[in-house]
Amino acid sequence: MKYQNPVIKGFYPDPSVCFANGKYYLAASSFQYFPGVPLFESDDLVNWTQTGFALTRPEQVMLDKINSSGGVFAPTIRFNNGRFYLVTTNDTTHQNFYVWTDDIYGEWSDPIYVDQGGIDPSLLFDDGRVYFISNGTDDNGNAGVVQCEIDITTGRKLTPSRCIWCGSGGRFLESPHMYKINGIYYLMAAEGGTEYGHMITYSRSESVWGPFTSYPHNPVLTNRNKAPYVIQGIGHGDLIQDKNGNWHILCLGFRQLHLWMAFHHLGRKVFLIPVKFDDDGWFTASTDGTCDEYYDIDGDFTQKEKKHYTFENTLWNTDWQYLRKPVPGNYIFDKNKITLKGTEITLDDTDSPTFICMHQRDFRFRLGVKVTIDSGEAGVTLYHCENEHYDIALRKKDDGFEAVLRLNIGGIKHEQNKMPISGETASLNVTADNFSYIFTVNGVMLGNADCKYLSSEVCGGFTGTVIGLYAVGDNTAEFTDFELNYE
Ligand code: 6LW
Repeated sequence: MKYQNPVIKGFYPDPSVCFANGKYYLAASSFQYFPGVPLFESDDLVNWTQTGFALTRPEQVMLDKINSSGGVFAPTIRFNNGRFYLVTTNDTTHQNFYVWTDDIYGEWSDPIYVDQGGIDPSLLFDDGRVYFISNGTDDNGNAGVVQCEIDITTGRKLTPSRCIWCGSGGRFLESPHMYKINGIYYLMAAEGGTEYGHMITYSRSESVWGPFTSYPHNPVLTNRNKAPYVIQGIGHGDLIQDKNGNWHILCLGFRQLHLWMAFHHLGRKVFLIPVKFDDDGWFTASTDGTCDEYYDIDGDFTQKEKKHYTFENTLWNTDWQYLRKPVPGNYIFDKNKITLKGTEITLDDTDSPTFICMHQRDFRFRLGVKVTIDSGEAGVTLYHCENEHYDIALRKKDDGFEAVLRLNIGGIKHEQNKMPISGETASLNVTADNFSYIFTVNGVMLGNADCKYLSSEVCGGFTGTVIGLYAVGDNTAEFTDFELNYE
């Protein structure tokens, strides 16, 4: 059957995948968002359903007041002897740690820390030994892919950290993963940085400690010279063999706003690319080493996509996320509404405003929601970070209520338009396409704003735009009739 990339929309970068109990499981990075490390499951590598998160307790990961795009960087998920392991980095506290569970739909353990630096940690289980791999520098200061053996029950290092491969010469050698296939150790990584120069490279060895011989035609996968082409930034991937014995890479990439507009505001998503091993044991990707939008995959199934989201058909503890360290008492959930209790913390603060969001999954959508407030302000925000966000809100004034459209771009905090509102309730609507968001209140257009100023090229960092509901001020805000429809 034919499928279309990306296979997971919304910013779920740095994907890692494993196969367990007849299903595929995928984990992605989450930065300052909480819960951390979103988890997905699939029967076919094309259709993915989020099942929850790995880091669901604040004590598992310190996110309080951390910088945007700090926090939880790339994870790796692996399955061994009936147990799932998830290893990742808190890039703000510079800690590498892993958690484990015997039930991927339940709680994960408290963190177990590993005393090796760098980011993008990975694990290899091999003949009863466990190897911890990350990028960074080894115990002798050699930079590259660094490895040590660990005791998986305690995280204790059993060997010094040793640099085992220096990549193919690209900058930012990251995302190392080791695989043992037909007795050979394959070491795959990303180079070039997670923007337009991104690429996947690899090497192989007969020993887990090397020496590793680089694939003669690195990079094995990149879109850096595929132009003009909307899919860019292909890199940071994980190798997986499917139930039919075919191999694939699941990796990150992004879609430009337009063929000739090198801006991406939806963050980095998950792409699926076919891989083939040739007779001399090297593997190639896709037809030409670049990622396409469409591929064929063995299997009798169809690619399905959820395009209609409401409070009733989403799960508060799975489809929605918060910033950093939310105060549980400020969120009151019902089947068809949510009540937010605002505080003095605003969307401009590097903190935890009363805010709940879903990732913006695609360019074109129509959103509607009703909001009722008693004081302060509450509304909808298209949020990239504390410096770049567009807010359409209802706020209490001395002499009544008004709607406001506020555009924040860097140091520019601009109230684009205001409109008196007769009561404590307003209907807020956002319509989006590749280029702009259009904002209306009670059917009256307040204004529009360019998507490109919420792009990673403008905002920096590693996340993407989210669709958030928020409340500010010592107030109570009730949201009802939420309808989000992607085209
Ligand atoms: C990720 C690393 C990277 O851990 O960015 O640019 C980090 N490359 O691979 C966050 O996505």
